[in-house]
Amino acid sequence: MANPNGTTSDLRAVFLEVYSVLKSELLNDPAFEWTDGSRQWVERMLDYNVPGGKLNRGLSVIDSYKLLKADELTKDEVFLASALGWCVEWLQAYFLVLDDIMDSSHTRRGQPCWFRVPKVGMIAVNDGVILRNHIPRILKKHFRGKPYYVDLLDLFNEVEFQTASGQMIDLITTIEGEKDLSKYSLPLHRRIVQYKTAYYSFYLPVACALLMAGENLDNHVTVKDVLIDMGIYFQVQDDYLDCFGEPEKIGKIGTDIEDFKCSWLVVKALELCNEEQKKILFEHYGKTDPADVAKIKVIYNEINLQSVFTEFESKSYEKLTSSIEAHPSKAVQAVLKSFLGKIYKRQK
Ligand code: GPP
Ligand code: MG
Ligand code: MG
Ligand code: MG
Repeated sequence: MANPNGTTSDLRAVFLEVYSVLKSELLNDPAFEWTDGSRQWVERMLDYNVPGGKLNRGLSVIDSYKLLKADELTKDEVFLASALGWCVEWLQAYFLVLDDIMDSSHTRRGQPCWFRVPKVGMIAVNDGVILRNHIPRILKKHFRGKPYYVDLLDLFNEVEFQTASGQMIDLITTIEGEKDLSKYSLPLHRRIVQYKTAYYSFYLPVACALLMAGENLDNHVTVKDVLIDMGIYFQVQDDYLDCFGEPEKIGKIGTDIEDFKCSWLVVKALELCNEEQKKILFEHYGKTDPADVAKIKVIYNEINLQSVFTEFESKSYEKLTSSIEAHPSKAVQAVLKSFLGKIYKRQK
């Protein structure tokens, strides 16, 4: 049976079984003398933060690998592709635990952010470090003997660096005392989201599948370019949903206006507003008082940002589809189209 993401529910079940295997390996890691209390902490922390999302990134590793192999996968191949998928999900969990602290967020995936859970607080920072350190342990256990092992390690390192760099720009543009909306532009937005989101969310899963299929990543620069563009489109959706999405559907409450983020919405608003509206944006953007936030949302509605976004969404889809169709390999086209299909017009 196919779910709306086009992934069979069987595959999801198999993927979740692999999570249990990886978790129990990590909980019995002989490099650490576990006490009951520490094992229970890690188990609860993993269950709270790793498997509860849409799992798009992780499942895409398996989907992509299948399309590249164009053949039934062996049990062993399914396990390995799933383990790599989980490494991407672990990376995501690590980023989200820390991002929610940095963004002062409240909820994530329909529950309180991990650092907001009683007794967790800033232990969440160390939990982030633990999550991050689980990745090379999973890779070592299951991929050490593979010819692409070094490339995998290098890939995860590069992508983590790119993401942290994007996150840094996202954060330093909001420094208290230096808040200045006039520095916000589409090129700055693009730079932030390319680095903070696109590499790890779009390039990484496909790059994992390419490495498993024995490919050299240097030969796939055009695939990377399309995936980066898809990632930028995905983060524009994230920015849009932060303000216009339903918290029950997206599982989180938006904080971009309060946080003075260089969101696609504020960049577009600055481009489309009149002088009077601009004054209001400058005066009220980046304040936590709900009355200030409401004033910003009034402007967003006055300039019809929702339809500006809808227009952007169809244009992006058209552009991405034509770049995908320009690719010489049908298998690669299928990988990219499947990815695009999963996110086009997403509500969460
Ligand atoms: C998404 O930004 C970007 C990340 C989650 C990367 C974080 C990187 C770190 C190095 C911690 P976002 O804040 O818009 O995401 P969300 O809306 O889900 O909070
Ligand atoms: Mg955030
Ligand atoms: Mg953030
Ligand atoms: Mg966001």
